[in-house]
Amino acid sequence: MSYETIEVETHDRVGLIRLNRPQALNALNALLISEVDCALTGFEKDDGIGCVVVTGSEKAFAAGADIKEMKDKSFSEAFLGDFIGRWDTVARVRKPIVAAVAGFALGGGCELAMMCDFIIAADTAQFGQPEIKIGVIPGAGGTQRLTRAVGKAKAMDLVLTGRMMGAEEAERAGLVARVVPAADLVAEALKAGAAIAAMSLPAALMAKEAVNAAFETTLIEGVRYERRLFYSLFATEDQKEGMAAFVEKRKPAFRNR
Ligand code: CO8
Repeated sequence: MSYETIEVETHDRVGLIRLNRPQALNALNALLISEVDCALTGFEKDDGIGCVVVTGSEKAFAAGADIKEMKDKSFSEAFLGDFIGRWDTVARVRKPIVAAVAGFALGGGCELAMMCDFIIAADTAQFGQPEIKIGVIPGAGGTQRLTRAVGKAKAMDLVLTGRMMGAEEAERAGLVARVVPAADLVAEALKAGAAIAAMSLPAALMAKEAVNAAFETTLIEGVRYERRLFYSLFATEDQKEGMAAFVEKRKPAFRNR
């Protein structure tokens, strides 16, 4: 499959999606959104893939929704067309997704990174929700996911002033899992992806589902849900293999079943 606005590669069991609209700092237009949707759906169905990495360029992960494309939309075009709706795919994918962010991750770009399961940032990364500066607010989950990640004080600061936050501040605030030198970003993200993809896929999917449940339910329900998932993993061959391998002091050979 050939794409215009993204590049897609596989590295063993890791799928790599590289946003590629350099002339617009990877601004997210309808074509790019549909191509990411298509590539992710392909990886989701592919038994040979256990994890996906989404990245951009050295200068920009993505500088937001494409302002030139959306600036003349009427309310009814925006509302009825629901042009942001297609992004839901990123949040719906069941396989783990790692965002590898260098340079600008602004507006929809920051929101895209936050839809992934965790963010590895280059020391050059700049995060922000600057929509207020152009007369709107975040529209792809920014007010919700950023607030859950960094708390109300910093989320309000970023959303109301539109200022950018560097990688170190983002790591301190809990938005970013790790910061690495820019030159190592993709290699580090692929390494993390390979580590995840080497796990039992049912366990990885359930781990992701259980962590995400923490944002949607009460503690008591979440713990109960986690326990049900935990017990259900005893129905997999991989649980038997993983525990037997530990006892026999060898590496497990997971078969994803
Ligand atoms: N949309 C369209 N084009 C863009 C965008 C964008 N978001 N960002 C940059 N570009 C283009 C510029 O217009 C410029 O093109 P040209 O050379 O043809 O004029 C080119 O990319 C390079 O940009 P700059 O010359 O501005 O580069 P600088 O290094 O001087 O500045 C900045 C970099 C600070 C990132 C600056 O480009 C900027 O402020 N960009 C806009 C950031 C922004 O406001 N983002 C939020 C957009 S609104 C949004 O995301 C709503 C989200 C709703 C959900 C959508 C999900 C898809």
